[in-house]
Amino acid sequence: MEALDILEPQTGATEHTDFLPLNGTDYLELYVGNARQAAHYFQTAFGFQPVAHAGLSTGVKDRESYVVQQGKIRLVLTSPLHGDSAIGRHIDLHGDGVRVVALWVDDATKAFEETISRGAKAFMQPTREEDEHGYVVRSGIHTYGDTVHVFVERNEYTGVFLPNYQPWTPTYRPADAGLKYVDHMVGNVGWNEMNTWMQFYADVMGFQQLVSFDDKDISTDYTALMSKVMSNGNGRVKFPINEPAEGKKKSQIEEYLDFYGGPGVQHIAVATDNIVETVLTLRDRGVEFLSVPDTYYDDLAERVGKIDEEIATLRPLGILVDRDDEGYLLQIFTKPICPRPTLFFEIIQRKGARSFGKGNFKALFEAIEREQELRGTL
Ligand code: TYF
Ligand code: FE
Repeated sequence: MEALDILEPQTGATEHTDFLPLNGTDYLELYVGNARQAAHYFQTAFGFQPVAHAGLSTGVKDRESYVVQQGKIRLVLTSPLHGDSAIGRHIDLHGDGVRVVALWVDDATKAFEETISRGAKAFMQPTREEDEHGYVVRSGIHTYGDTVHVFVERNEYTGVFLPNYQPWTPTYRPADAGLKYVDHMVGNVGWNEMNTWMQFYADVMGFQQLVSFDDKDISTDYTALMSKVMSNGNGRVKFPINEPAEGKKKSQIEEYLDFYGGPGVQHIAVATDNIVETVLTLRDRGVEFLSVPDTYYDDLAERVGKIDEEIATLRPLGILVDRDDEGYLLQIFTKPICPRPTLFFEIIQRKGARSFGKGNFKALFEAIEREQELRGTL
C-alpha cells in the first residue's frame, strides 16, 4: 500500500460527498492563567504577531483574550477575569491547554446540523455575531475530553478577528520565525479509546483514516502507545490520535493523561518552509527542543539518502529527518511549553513526504523518556 492511501470503507462506495467541507484550521484557543504574559511569550519566543484583543476595554466582562498570528496560524490566549469560572476550572483541572480547535467552514449552521445529526454533542448552537465589519456565524461540538470544535463561518467578515475584538497594535513586534500553517494537531485519548475517537471523526465529521506506514504501535524501552491519523476530505485538517499502551514503564501518553487530567491536545505541528532558519530563530529566543543523541546522525545519510540540507547543519540543531515513498520531511519537537508535561509544539518542513516521521519515532520517544526520567515520572 502507498504511504498514505485512504482506507476506503468496504461498502463498494468509492465516492464520498464531503458533508463537512473544511477550509482549514481557523484558530486554536488556549485557556491560560495569564493571557497577557502568554501572548508576550508567543510573540517573543515564537514570533507570533499581535492581531486583536478583547476584554474589559472592549466590553467583554468575564475574560481577556489576545489573538496572535503567524502565517495562517492563529492562537487565541484567554484568561478569566474572576474566580470560580468555567475557564478558571479548565485551567485548574488541565493547566494551560487547548480548549478550542476551531475549523473554518463556509456554513457553520450546516456544519452544526450535519455533525449533530450524526451524533455530535452540541457545545454552541449556531450563533450570529456582527459589528460594522460584517458578521460571522459560529457553532460548536464537543470532542475528546474538555476539548471542543468550533465551526467558524467568516466569509462575510472583514474585521481583524471576530466581533467584540479590537485591533491590538503594540509597538513591540519581534520578527516572525517563518511559521506558516498548522500541519496537524494531535489528541491524546484514554486507554483503549483510540478506535472510539477515530470512529467519531469518521462518522460524525466524515474524516477518513490515513493508512500510512507510520501507524504507531510502538514500545521503546518504556514508552508504549498506539496512534492513527484521521484526515478530512481535502487533507487540510489532520488529527493523529494517540492512546497509551502497556510497556515496561509508564507510557508518555499515560503521563500526559495524568497531568492533563484526561484527554486533550498533545501537540500542535506547525509548518515552515525553512526549518533550519526557523529553528535557529526559535533557539535564539529561548525555545527549548528535545535532543537526540549525536549517533542519530551517524547513519542518517544512509537512511534518508540525498537531501538538500547539510547533515552538519542539522546535527547541532537537533533537526530530525525521515523519508517515505513521496519525499522526505524534517521535524523537531519542543519540550512541553507549560509546567505540566502536557502540550508541546512540533516544527515540520515537508519536502514531498505526507507521513509523520515513523523513522524518527524510536529516537524521539527515547528522547521523551529521558525527559520523563528527569521529571521522575517514569
Ligand atoms: O504526529 C506524529 O505522529 C509525530 C510523532 O507522542 C509523534 O509527530 C507521535 C506521538 C507522540 C509524539 C510525536
Ligand atoms: Fe506530529
